[in-house]
Amino acid sequence: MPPTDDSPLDRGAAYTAEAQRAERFNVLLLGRTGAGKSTLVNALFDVDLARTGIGRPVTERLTLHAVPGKPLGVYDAPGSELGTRSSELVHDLRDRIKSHTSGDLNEQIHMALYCVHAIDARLHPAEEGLIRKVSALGLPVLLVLTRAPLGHDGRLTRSAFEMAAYLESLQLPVHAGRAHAVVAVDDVETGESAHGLDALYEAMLEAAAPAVRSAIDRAVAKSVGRQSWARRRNAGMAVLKAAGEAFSTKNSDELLEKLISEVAAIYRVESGEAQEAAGTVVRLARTAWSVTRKASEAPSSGGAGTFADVIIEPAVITVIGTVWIGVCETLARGGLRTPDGSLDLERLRHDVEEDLLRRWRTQT
Ligand SMILES: Nc1nc2c(ncn2[C@@H]2O[C@H](COP(=O)(O)OP(=O)(O)OP(=O)(O)O)[C@@H](O)[C@H]2O)c(=O)[nH]1
Ligand SMILES: [Mg+2]
Repeated sequence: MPPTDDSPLDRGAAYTAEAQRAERFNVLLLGRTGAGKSTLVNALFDVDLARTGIGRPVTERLTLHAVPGKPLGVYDAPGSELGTRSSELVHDLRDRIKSHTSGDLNEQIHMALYCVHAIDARLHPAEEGLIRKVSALGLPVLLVLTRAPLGHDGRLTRSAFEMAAYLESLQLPVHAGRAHAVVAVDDVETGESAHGLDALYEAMLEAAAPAVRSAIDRAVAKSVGRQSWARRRNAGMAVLKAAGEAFSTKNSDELLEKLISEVAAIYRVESGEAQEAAGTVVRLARTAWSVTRKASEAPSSGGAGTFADVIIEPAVITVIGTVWIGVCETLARGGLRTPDGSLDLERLRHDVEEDLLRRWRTQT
C-alpha cells in the first residue's frame, strides 16, 4: 500500500500501519502558560504530568517527559509563545524533526497540540507566527480550544463559539483548518462538563502519519474513543482477511459482497443504505479502474485485463475495502447526508471517485 494521505475517507486505513509503526507517540505541547496544556494531556492520556518531573532537556528549548508505563512522550517548550523565543524554538524543532523515512520513528516528534484558552479574545501575532512555522516544518498541528464549554442546548457557549469562529477565520495551517473545542475536566464550581476528548482523539488519528496511529491508540486514556478504534481495527481485519482469500477464490463478486457486508455490519450501517452506497462504490471502482488503466497502458500492450479479472488481486481488494471502511465510518457518524437526513449520493460519488482515482494512480 502506498502511504495514505489526508483524504476525508482515509480514516479506515489505520491498519496499514502495521509494517512500520512507532512504539511511542511523541506529542509537542504549545500554547501560552495557563492555556490548559497539562490538564489536557493528563485527561487525554490518563497521566499525571506533574509527577513525571521536569523532564529531560533534549535541546536548549525542548524538554521531553517520557511517561513511565505509557507509550507516550510529551515535549514541552516553556515560554515558546513569546515572540523572541519562538524562532529559536523553531530552530530547535527543525533539528529535531526528521522525515518519516529517516531517523528513528520513536525519537521523532509526531504532532503538535496548540492550546488556546477559550476565554482569550484573540490569538497573539507571535502565536500565529509560531503555528505557521511549526506547520511549515511538516509537523501536523492540532489547534485545541481549551475550556470551551457547552451550553444547555449542547452547543458551544456563545463566547467559545465566537473564539472558535475567529480562529477558523485566520485560516491557519492546522488540521481541518479549525480549532477542536474541549473541556478536559469537569468543573464543579461552574458546572462545566468535560467534552470533546473523543473528537480530539479522532482528529489526532486523522492527522497522524499511519505509522503513529496505533501508538496514539495505546497511549490514550481507556475512557477515550475506544469504540471507534475497535471498530476500525475489526474492519481492517475483515479487509485483510478478504485480501487473503483473494488468493484462493475465483469469485470476485462474491468476495466483494462479503467484504462489503462484513464492514457495513461492523459499523452498523443500515442494510438498505449499505446496499445503495456499496453499489455506488463498486460501480465507481470499476470505472475508475478502467480510466486509470487506459491512461497508463501503452496502446500496443493490448489493454489491461477487465476489472473482474484483476479484482482477485489482494491489492485491489484492500483499496476497495479501505475506501469502503471510510464510507461506512462516515455514515456511522451521520456524515454524507443531505439536510433531510437521506444518503447524499452526489457527495458520496464525488468523494469516492476522487479517492479511488488517486489510489489506483499511486498503485501503478
Ligand atoms: N475545570 C477545568 N480547569 C481547567 C481545564 N483546563 C485547565 N484548567 C485549569 O487551568 C489552569 C491552568 O491549566 P494548566 O493545564 O496548568 O495550563 P498549562 O498550559 O499547562 O500552563 P503552563 O504549564 O504554565 O504552561 C489550572 O488551574 C487548571 O486546573 C479544564 O478543562 N477544566
Ligand atoms: Mg503545564
